[in-house]
Order: sequence, then C-alpha cells, then structure tokens
Amino acid sequence: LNGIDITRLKMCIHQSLDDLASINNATASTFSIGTSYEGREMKAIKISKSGETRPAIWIDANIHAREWITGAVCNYIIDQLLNSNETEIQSWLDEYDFYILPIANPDGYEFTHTTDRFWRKSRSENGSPVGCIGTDLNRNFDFHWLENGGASSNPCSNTFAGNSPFSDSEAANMRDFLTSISSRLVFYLSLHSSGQYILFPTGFDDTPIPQYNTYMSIGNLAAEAHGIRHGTNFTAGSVYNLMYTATGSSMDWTWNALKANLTFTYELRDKGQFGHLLPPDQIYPSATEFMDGLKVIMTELSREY
Ligand code: 0X9
Ligand code: ZN
Repeated sequence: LNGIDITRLKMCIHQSLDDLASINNATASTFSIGTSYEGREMKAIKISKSGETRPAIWIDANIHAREWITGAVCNYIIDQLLNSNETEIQSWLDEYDFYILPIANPDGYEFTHTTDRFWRKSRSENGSPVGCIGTDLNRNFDFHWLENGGASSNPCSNTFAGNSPFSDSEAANMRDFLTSISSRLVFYLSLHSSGQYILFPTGFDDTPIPQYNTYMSIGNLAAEAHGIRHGTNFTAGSVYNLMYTATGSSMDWTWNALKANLTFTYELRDKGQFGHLLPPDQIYPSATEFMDGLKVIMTELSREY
C-alpha cells in the first residue's frame, strides 16, 4: 500500500457503485441494506428495468474480508450487466431484477486494508476472552446454527458462529433484505475464494437435498464453461461433500428459509498457489471466466424457473 491514499482506497468500491448508478440512472440505483457494527453502510446496487416486479437475483461478495477477488469479480458482473453489448447479457435485464452487494463485510474489508490483510470475520466484540474480535458472518445465519461441528463457539476462532443466530448486524441486514424480496427470489449467489468450487447446499451433512441432481448437472455445465477460456478447473458439489462441515452459512439459510430456486456459493481462484493474495493480473481472467459459467447458469435458470 506504499504511496496509496488509504482513505481513497477504502471508499472507492462504494464510490464506483454510486458513479455507475448515476451514469445508468434509468436502470441502476444504489441503496443501503443497513449499517455494519462499526457504522459503515452496506451499500448495494439494484439493476432493474421493471421497477421491481420481476423475479429477483441476489449476488453478494466479501462476506469474508480477505477474499478480495470476490468483490472485484462482483464489480465486473455489475459492469457487464450495465455495459455489455452482448444481447445474451442484455436479455437478463428483460427477465430479472438484480440486487448486488459487493462488500458484505465492510468493517472486515477495511481492516484488511489498514491492519491485517488476512482478516476474515466481522469486527464485532463478543465478550470474553477480551481481545478476540469478530464473528464469521458465514456461520451466523440460522441454519443448524453451531451444530455438527460446522462452526465454533470460541470467539477467538476464525469460524466463531456469533453469540446467537444473526447476532451480527451484517448478517441480520442481509436476512432482512433477502426476506423482503423472498417472494421473487429465484437465484442467490455468494462469492468466496479460494479453491475453484461451485458449491450448493448443504454444509450440514451428506444427506442429498431434493434438488441434488438438478444442482449437480447445472454445476457441471457451468464448470465446463468456466474452463473454456483459460483451462481453469472448477468442481461442483455440496459444501459438505467437497469442503467440510459448515453450518449457519448465508446460502444454506437462504435455500432453507426462503426457498430460493437456485442457491450457489462460489470459491473463485485459485487452488492454493497464491490463495487470498491472488495477483492483480488474475483479476480480469477470473472475472471473464466467471461470466462464461454464469451464462450457463442463467440459461438453466430461465429454462427451469
Ligand atoms: O467456510 C466457508 O464459509 C466457505 N469457504 S471459505 O474458504 N471462503 O471460507 C464455504 C462456505 C460454504 N457454504 C455453506 N456452508 N453452505
Ligand atoms: Zn469465504
């Protein structure tokens, strides 16, 4: 960060959302789903040609602060929705309303810029032991919360589930907004890194969800498309099968409580070489290969729902 004005850096994702919305004011507007523990806006962008009557698609990124590639890819998706000259992408706006939150954990994100590049959690204080800060927001949702070893009750742990479901305002704000659009919510997408996985519910146990075969076939089709451009290898499967037990995630809650038709969590590049320190020259290839697979998912989405 040598020589870079940190104050400007912190603000630039939110500023760019406002700029995009004002340039595209017929279809885009920014809004806040609430504030974080430290009082930052959770700024989102709505991209809609309908005035909010169409089936809704939600995309979030950076629930985990250090996963910087996710906010960058999220910004590219926004750019493509607003500026692509491909008729395929333009047609999505004739069918759906998009709600996109690029920085779901603004306090943690700021902390990764100022103090600790590898910070993951929120920045809330959770009592004793003093000095252990932060909840894993992706363990703070109310789906088998803190069950089955899929999260920790220790505030010092990087997978601390919080003091109760939705104890952290960032998770509660997401719950409230998602609930407000739940009757229209057809697709929930959460961007994480890394590992190159296309994940679907659940992270609780190995019981296949009723829609398992549909998810598996859409995931496999998307994986194939993600690989065409650069040969990047994505693998599709449930969180529990491909990764580990993880309870209280935003995806599992949205799938279970809101019955969104499709819910995916992505682990973007890479597979461990650079991890969270993915070099900037991989941002653009990550974003474009992501769009290739997103097109497949969107095609399947409009076919099925
Ligand atoms: O552990 C996580 O929260 C995610 N992986 S990460 O490396 N980005 O931390 C996986 C989340 C999977 N979601 C579910 N449990 N459903
Ligand atoms: Zn993550």
